[in-house]
Amino acid sequence: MRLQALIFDVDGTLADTERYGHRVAFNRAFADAGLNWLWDEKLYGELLSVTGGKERMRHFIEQYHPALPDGAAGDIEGFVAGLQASKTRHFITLVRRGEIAPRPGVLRLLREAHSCGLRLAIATTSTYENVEALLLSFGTDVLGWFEVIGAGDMVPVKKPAPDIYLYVLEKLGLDAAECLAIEDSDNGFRAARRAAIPVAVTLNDYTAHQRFDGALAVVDHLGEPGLPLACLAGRLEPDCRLLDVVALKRLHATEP
Ligand code: XBP
Ligand code: MG
Repeated sequence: MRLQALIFDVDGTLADTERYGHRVAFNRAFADAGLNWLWDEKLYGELLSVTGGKERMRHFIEQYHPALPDGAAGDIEGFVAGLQASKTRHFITLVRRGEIAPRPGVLRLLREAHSCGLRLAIATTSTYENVEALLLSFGTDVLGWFEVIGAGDMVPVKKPAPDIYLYVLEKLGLDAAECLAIEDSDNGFRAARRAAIPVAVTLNDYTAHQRFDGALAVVDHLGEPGLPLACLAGRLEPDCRLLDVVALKRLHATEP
């Protein structure tokens, strides 16, 4: 089937938001709450195995048994929700200060896809407000390029469950085979594959060690003129140096 839409993951794919964005925001929220919790870069890399900020904090409480303030143990859901709201405020502040740049090739590809009528959507476990702030920080017109934004708690179960991708497919009114997902992590890759969507993977330093068997291509980034991508696996043309609409249509056509 012909490629009709690109479905982008956000964190780690559109921008490297985790190490110096979400992680810093979590730590600022913990400090504001008077907690002695500190998620350093190594621990955060381990905690990223759990998607969703609230789910990640619940996992941290259950697995690492950090000190809790009085009353929190009796209302973990409320305690975590409060921390998540504070963290989201900190993340949005970081983004609005321009501290999180788009990854190489992201704006180039989005602009080209939008101008040639390739439909655009987002499927992320991040909170919608984070996504909105990030896209607006890329440029006032970028948010409007996306026809559907599937984010956070819009679905009951987050990646690697397929729910957010199935939600986006339904809103687009497209078959999985008419789309191509662009992901960075094994959780996201598995979510898209469970929705039967072909996937191209752009690695980052938190996901470079993960496996993506069955991805159409695995690259280090989307490439820019003068900053060629490296193809680490998959079916790109040997001379492909950046992922543009033509390259993605060719790649999508290789899906069995
Ligand atoms: C990455 C995530 C998110 C962020 C934190 O989402 O798992 O949970 O780490 O954002 P994706 P929230 O790669 O699917 O974009 O705190 O808003 O969940
Ligand atoms: Mg991601």
